Amino acid sequence: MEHLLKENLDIKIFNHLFSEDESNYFFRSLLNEVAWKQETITMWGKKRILRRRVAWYGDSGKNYSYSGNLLSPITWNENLKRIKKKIEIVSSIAFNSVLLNDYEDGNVGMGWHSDDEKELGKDPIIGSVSFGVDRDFYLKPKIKSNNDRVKIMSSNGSLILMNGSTQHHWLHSLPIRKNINERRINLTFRTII
Ligand SMILES: O=C(O)CCC(=O)C(=O)O
Repeated sequence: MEHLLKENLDIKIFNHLFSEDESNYFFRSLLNEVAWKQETITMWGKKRILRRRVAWYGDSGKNYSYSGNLLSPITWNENLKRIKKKIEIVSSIAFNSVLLNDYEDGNVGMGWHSDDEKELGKDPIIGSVSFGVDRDFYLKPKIKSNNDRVKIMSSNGSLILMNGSTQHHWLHSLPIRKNINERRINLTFRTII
């Protein structure tokens, strides 16, 4: 485990938390059994369909609203329960929901944002698990005058645990990488209060 500590940033990285066999199994299973939906955003009153596919699973009643969408959770399936159990053991956190993102290839990414919606409480802990192709993941401070950047390799079977006040002070993103042709599935486990 690697522990990154900076001002208002606290991240633990568990590379190969899931073995290669387990990761490949979860990658294929999630691709086939998750109820994926094409992501939409509303900009200037107009709905746009994005290439990224998403799904929201969790305990009943743990609704999540972001970018003008209200997501009601689908009940945990067996594989999601197994993944959740493993990251709960290493993090000692009880998660009650997960947002899944499917990036078909490097043309699909996610812009700068933080997971700081009010449903997540003051200092939310986010457990980010990835299966599939390795992608580079970045963080930068919310304060524009601070040019600090953190680069983390989000690799097959890894867990990136974002702790403390990280979401309060830092933004994160998954840049587009046109030379990557393979798929990646990411799961951000959250605790909705
Ligand atoms: O795919 C990733 O690593 C980023 C996911 C993310 O930022 C999110 O779900 O909020």
